[in-house]
Amino acid sequence: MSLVPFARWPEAFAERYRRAGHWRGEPLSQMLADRVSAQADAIAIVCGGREISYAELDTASTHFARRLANRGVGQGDRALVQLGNQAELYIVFFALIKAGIAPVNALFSHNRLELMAYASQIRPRLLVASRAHSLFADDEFAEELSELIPELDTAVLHDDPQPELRLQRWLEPVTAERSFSPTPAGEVAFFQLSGGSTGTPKLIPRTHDDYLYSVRRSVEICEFDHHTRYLCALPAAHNFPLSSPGALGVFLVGGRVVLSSDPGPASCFPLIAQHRVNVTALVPSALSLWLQAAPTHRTEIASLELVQVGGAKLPESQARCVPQMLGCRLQQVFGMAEGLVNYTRLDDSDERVYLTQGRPMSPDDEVKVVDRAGKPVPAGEVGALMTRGPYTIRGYFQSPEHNANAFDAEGFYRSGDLVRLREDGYLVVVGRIKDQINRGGEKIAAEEVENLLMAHPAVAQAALVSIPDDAMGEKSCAYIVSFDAHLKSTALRKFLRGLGLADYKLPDRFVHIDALPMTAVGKVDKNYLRRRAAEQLTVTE
Ligand code: OOB
Repeated sequence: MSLVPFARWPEAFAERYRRAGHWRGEPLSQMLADRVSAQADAIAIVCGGREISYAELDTASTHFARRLANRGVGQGDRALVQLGNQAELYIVFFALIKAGIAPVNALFSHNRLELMAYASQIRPRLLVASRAHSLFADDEFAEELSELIPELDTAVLHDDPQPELRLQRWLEPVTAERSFSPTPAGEVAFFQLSGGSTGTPKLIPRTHDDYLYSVRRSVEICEFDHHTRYLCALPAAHNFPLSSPGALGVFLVGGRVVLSSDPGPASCFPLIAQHRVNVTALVPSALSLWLQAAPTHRTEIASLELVQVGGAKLPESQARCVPQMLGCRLQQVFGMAEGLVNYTRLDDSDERVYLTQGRPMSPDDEVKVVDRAGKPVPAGEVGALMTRGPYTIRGYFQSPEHNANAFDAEGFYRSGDLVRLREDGYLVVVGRIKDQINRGGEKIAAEEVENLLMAHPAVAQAALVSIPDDAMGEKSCAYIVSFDAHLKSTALRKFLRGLGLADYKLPDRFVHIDALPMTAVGKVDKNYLRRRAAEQLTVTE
């Protein structure tokens, strides 16, 4: 059995986290076993017209794990998974955890490039995807993947017409021919996705111990219990709706997850009414749509008690509207797939809830706010956020060079956010130093898109920056130095799409420029481009 290698916490820290009771040596799938003993018939997931009990979730995931084990796929193997907001996403997640297989859960919005990048890093033996995604509508991409990854010997497709490939079939009862078990709790359980700021998307190894602690602590802070009816409207595999406290938090305490295919009010409000949803998680751009729609739908959303908002900065003016317009409490959540999650607390003053992005969830989260030289800034001043703790990774998967910059010698992770740490321990996010665009909570690494643009024969140079946008918070603008002054944005978008880039990463605007402005040290002056874009451009295309 060879386990997935990852950057471990130094033993003294691991020991401390175990002694504090944070790390308990339990696999992530333990929560299902506990729920089945306590309340097997309670509904765990509502998805379309289907209701799935804890017993069914547990059984279906065991069947899948067993079928995989019978084929010899198990401990130490990796899986590439791409499923939308559907019950199978959780069934497959628990199955893989039970079988000791570490999945990457790609977002449904991801395309060929992202999936290829993940696959070439984890070298999966198993692919679980959906025929409903355009990439898997025919067999071309699956075949391309297995050519690239010879280890890939098992493909399972939701809604496939052929029985042997069909995911639904893999969830049916079967006799166990081989035993299987989760990886040890201190080992990698699965990979989270990094928003990234570099050319290739990085993977985040999360252990059972660290992830389960983050879920358990989140549940305490957010007071989830078996009455919780949680609407999962954001992409279900994202860290926020998965673990902050998210669906896993709901499963831990026996509540109910109601799945929505998208976060728009037209999909969500009827689900809230029908299933008496009392809590949900949104990004600010979705919240803003909810606030617009709410006045004419007050009775439909009357069951809401708490709306969590995070993923991007929530403007104070919007924050203040939540209680009055949605008739419920607001909680700000400032988190990252790498670990650290900050929450405003349910009993916090309005001032904290409206003006801050919360404070770290764990007493063992360590936070430093530093200047350019890495020295702590004077109390209350703006600086770069660095953090380490019981659920913050010590390194990205197989990225030694990147890790050398992303972590300091003491193991603190540089999140790339500019923050102010207030005297009361609450953080205010004021900006960002990482080269990333936060488009309505979806993160775009500038370098990734720039490299692809420069692969176009008529593009000499490219720089991607954010432009402020009322609806999305930020949109993206590509400044292009081109050999062809007539090169159209439609042609460039088509080119990027043809390379297999996810749609949300396609630049919203293209602007031709004679030369990219440079700083004194010879880097592209993105501050200048951002200022210029904000002054001169509105997103019209
Ligand atoms: C969440 O995770 P990621 O990995 O998609 O993105 C992390 C980054 C942060 O470094 C920060 O730049 C930004 O997203 N961010 C926020 C924010 N929450 C996240 N910026 C300002 N205000 C906020 N409230 O986005 C994520 C993970 C777990 C819980 C919540 C969000």
